[in-house]
Amino acid sequence: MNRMETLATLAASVSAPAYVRHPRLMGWVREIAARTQPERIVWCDGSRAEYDALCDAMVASGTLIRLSEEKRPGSFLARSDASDVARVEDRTFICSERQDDAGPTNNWRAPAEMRATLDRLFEGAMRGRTMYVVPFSMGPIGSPLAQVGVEITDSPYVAVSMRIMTRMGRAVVEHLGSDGAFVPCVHSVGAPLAPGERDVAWPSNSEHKYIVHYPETREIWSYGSGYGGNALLGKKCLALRIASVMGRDEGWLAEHMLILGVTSPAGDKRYVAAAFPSACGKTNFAMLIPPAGFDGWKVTTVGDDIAWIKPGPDGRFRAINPEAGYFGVAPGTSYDSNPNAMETLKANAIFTNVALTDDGDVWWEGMTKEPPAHLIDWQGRDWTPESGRKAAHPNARFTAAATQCPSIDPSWDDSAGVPISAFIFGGRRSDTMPLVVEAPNWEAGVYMAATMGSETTAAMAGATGEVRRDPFAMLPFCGYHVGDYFGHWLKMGTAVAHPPRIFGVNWFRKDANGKFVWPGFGQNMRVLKWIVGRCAGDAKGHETPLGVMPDFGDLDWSGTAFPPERYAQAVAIDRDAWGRELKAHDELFARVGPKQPPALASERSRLGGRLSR
Ligand code: SAT
Ligand code: MN
Repeated sequence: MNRMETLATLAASVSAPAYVRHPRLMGWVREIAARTQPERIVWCDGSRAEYDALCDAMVASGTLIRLSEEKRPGSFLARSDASDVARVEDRTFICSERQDDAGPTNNWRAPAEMRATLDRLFEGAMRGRTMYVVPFSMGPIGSPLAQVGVEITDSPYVAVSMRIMTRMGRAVVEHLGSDGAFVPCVHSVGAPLAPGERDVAWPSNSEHKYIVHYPETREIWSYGSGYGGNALLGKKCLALRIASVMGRDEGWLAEHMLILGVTSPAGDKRYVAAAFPSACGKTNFAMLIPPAGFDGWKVTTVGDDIAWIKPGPDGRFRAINPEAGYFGVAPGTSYDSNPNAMETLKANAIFTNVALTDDGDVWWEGMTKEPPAHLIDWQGRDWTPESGRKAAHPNARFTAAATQCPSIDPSWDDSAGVPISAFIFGGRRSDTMPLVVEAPNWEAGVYMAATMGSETTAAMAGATGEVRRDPFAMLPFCGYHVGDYFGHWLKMGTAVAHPPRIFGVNWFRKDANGKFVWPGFGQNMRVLKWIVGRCAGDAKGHETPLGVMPDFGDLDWSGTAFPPERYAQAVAIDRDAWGRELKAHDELFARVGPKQPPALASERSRLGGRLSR
């Protein structure tokens, strides 16, 4: 051991607070410290005082800008490096022992090879920086549906974000006791500092980025990015990629789904879980406010991004939101599109890559109809409406605690989870997919979800607007072979006596002029009411080749005068488009290969048959 390593080891061994009584955890922290050689180690206790001190320090170092106490109390703006603005799917790896366990939709490397690469990169990676030990629970601490992780990170931005996004700190370590299980997560921005070297506001590594999962040993290693799902390792890495593997092995589901509750004027309450790809309006749907004409109807929010779903004792699926906050897309969020989100963001929020107003507030495209006359854009440059570029990055984000949401569901924190009546799957499709359809049965629903396509969005690096197959909205998040995942879903339909009904929706259909056919947002309540009505057995519809769809008269049009011709466009089944669609399904299944469950091939031929009649 050289001197630096000895010092780091010493620091780790003396700095664990007295409440840490977990030898394996302490040993692991020591080991990572010896390898990464941070200047100091801080165990995060999750207190408000700690959060405030970290934010103050980041204001002093230039990583955060404090927003106006009047306009946006307790809130901050971070500007990332221009090359570190989204998840990096091409740098995300599932390192299972066998390539066949990662499947055709994941990047794979042999674990030994990847470990050698990461060993090199992590050697001294935290030099000159503080290493934060961030214990967190995904789900209510101690819930039978929850999981504990510990993230070691050299980013204070990550540490404070984890306090908002998870249950973080001392209570988690106390819950672990002396030998509780946790998922080890190691994160470095990959920018060690030489003695005396000045730090930048947003350290990251533009050359090397690795988001690595070892599903067998349930470990996460992330290098080179400080952004969102690349760095907040409880979210996509643990709660989806690693948890999907746990779910496969243990008989439950970790899904890219929002969870919401719908209460009718009569007090009948049902919960639904809905999967949409990133940046397709999940947060808006989760916080929906029923439109005029729906007096007495209420939508409440359990979660906006991830659902963990287990068979419950009552023969129904029970779901929790493993997160404790929202990391939502800012652009497009407004008092028109999502008043609940705007209220959630009024204070104690961290904004990343939005624009700064002259009076110390934030702005993004779509927040107001008229843009301010002058702004500082997401890269710190002067901006005016004439600049001809976006003031906020299209994937700019807000981070805010779930408890600040006015529509929060009273059971959102319930350890037992909420019972799920329906699953909804929706892509972003300008054509082909109808406004809403109910799958004829579980297998047909799994087929519909498996073949889901969506136009790409700003949440992923690369081109936007192309249709890609995004099975279950899990394409970048399934931690194992997608064919096995389909098989797992088929099997889960028999794990409960009362499986939820499965629906497909599409809010994004466009007409010949490129205009959205469906107004979306609060108007989606009309579709949601039909869906819960189907679950209750009192909403009507008619059989189509795709499944049961509502006639115009089957939806509640109170408070609006939506033209029936427009509705016809929203639900039309275009046989030519469906011919192309089925080809795309076949291409997906060819890619899935021999692990494709035979039941889905049967569904494919049944669907093909119905469409050609
Ligand atoms: O992956 S992120 O957490 O950065 C956001 C998303 O893609 O939903
Ligand atoms: Mn997401």
